[in-house]
Amino acid sequence: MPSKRRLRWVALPLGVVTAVALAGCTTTELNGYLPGFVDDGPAATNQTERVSSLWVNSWIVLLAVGVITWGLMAWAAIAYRRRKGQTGLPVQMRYNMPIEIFYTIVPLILVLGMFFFTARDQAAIEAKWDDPDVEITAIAKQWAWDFQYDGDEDDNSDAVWTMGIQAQPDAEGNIDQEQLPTLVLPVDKKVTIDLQSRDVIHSFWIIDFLYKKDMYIGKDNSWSFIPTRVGEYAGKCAELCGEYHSMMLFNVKVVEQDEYDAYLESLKEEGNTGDITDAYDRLGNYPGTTAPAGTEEGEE
Ligand SMILES: [Cu+2]
Repeated sequence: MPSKRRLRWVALPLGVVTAVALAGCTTTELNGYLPGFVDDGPAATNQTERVSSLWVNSWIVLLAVGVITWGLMAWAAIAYRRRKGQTGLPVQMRYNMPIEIFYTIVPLILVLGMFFFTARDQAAIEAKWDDPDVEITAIAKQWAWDFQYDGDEDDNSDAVWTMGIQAQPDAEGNIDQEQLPTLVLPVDKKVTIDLQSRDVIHSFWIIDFLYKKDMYIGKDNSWSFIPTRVGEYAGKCAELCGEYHSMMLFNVKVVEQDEYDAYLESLKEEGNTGDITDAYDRLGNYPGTTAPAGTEEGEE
């Protein structure tokens, strides 16, 4: 039989078996058991599928490379093992041009391919909304979070906010979820979160949203996305930021628009209004400013 036909006889059943196997897969399985996916609902945000396919497809390619490499290594070790009675060094071979070209070109293609897909997806995820429905400033501080729901006024005087405290564990280390800072987001709306820090470098991470981003003094990052599933999600700081870094937790509640509006109204009624972005910053010594009196080292 010509080898081309033989190949087709192998490829056809292999394709059918793969298709049947994948058709039986649940959403969570197809996404490599990453957080952010459930079997009976949409993904957590408009970006999670993009992140998961980059992850899963990279694994498929790298596992294929791995299996071929491990197979060749095992085959070489067994087929060319030292037999009884053999002495001295085996035949020393060098300068096999086709093989050297092969193992230069293939990794180059892999690296370029991975760079291309990473750069493409990163550009898509990093794109900012021109006109977000909701703009929120998340402010990190040692070791909790302030969330400000920005207003329409230029001076942000109509903004509302919450100020968080770090997680409060009991003697067994259980954390009181009720006391954690909570970020409320409206479902299916364009959200932009501006990321700021009051002191050191922190990182804003909502686990199920499959994305995290650093928060610095002096450079404001931001993240634009659409939360697509109502629910509660866990968030945390992902940058070692001091003694109680592990207590720097928060919750995210994705709710319907009317519930979101009611929440902002409740903050207003509590009197939590106005712009708090810089008001409680601990470091005042970035370029163009001077440190507040009494903060110099050694001063009483
Ligand atoms: Cu932190």
